[in-house]
Amino acid sequence: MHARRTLRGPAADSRARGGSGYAGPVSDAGSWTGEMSGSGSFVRQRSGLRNWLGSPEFPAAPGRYHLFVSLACPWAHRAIIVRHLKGLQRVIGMSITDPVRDGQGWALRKVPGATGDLSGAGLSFVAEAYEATEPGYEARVTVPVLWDIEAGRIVNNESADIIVMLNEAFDEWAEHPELDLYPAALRPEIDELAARIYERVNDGVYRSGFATSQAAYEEAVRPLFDTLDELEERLEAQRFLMGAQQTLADWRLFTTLVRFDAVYHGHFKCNLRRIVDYPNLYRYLRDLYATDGVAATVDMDHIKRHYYLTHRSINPSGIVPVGPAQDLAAPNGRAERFDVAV
Ligand SMILES: N[C@@H](CCC(=O)N[C@@H](CS)C(=O)NCC(=O)O)C(=O)O
Repeated sequence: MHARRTLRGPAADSRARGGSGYAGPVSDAGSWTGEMSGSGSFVRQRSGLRNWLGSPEFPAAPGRYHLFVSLACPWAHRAIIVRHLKGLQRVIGMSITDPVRDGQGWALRKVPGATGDLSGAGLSFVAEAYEATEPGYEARVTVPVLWDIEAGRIVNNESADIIVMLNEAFDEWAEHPELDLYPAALRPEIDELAARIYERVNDGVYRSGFATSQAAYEEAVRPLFDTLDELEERLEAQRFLMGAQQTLADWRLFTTLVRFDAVYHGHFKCNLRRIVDYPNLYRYLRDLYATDGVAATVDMDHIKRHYYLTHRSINPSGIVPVGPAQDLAAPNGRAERFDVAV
């Protein structure tokens, strides 16, 4: 009766890629399940639940929807940031998972920095939200998840969709309805750049880290650094990716940059350079970090413990490195340099 998987909005991030032969899900010490191609490349699963708010089935309403997130996850982090920037904290509730994912998947345990289930559904694991939505759900249970409290099911599990919806669907109740991170005139350019950044940077770090052949690793890591080099140049001439104004493209890049030196450089072997070695990117990262409310969304403890303790196949000892010594709150000088009011 309902079109449950209507795909609207921008192109999906999670296109199935590879082509060299899907080898089925692999288990990482029982704690991580991804997909590998025959040539040792990591291929991210396509998100399956792609309903859109504003449809008769899922009308936007305050208090009706809830986010299940991990503070560690870069895809969930996008949604957390847009919720903060738009001032939707009282409109959409949020539950924070245990950052360490074991064989049972994302858990809604009340460990430090996590909340347990605040949705009222009484869930112990995010997997239960998927099961309630599609009994027998067999694909990977991922965060973020946008949950419909009233209907007791997931609306959407693709962060690229969720951030567009948070940007526009709740303006009637948002503290900052005037903030438009996805302006109509810039959408084609944002989509084009975001697709390139998704492929080569956001997902590129994972494809470097999870590669199981030298060739697959180098196929991911070289374009990753080529793209960071390009972005470094772009940010020489303008404060943000689209110019003077922050957009979704910036926040999509931010969540990878902020994890880079602490996690991707070592754990995922993305070690040609660090972000601190890029003068513009590092200042840009700090500029975004200094945006009102954003620093509070960055939890380095959850981030580091998630990666180093969850992916035991690439870090069998489970040792969490103590570094890097980095002050993201240090002055960045970008507003002054580009003479733009914040
Ligand atoms: N395309 C999804 C990807 C989300 C995703 O892969 N999340 C990771 C955490 S960073 C996850 O939940 N992984 C669970 C697993 O691999 O089993 C999105 O952007 O929302």
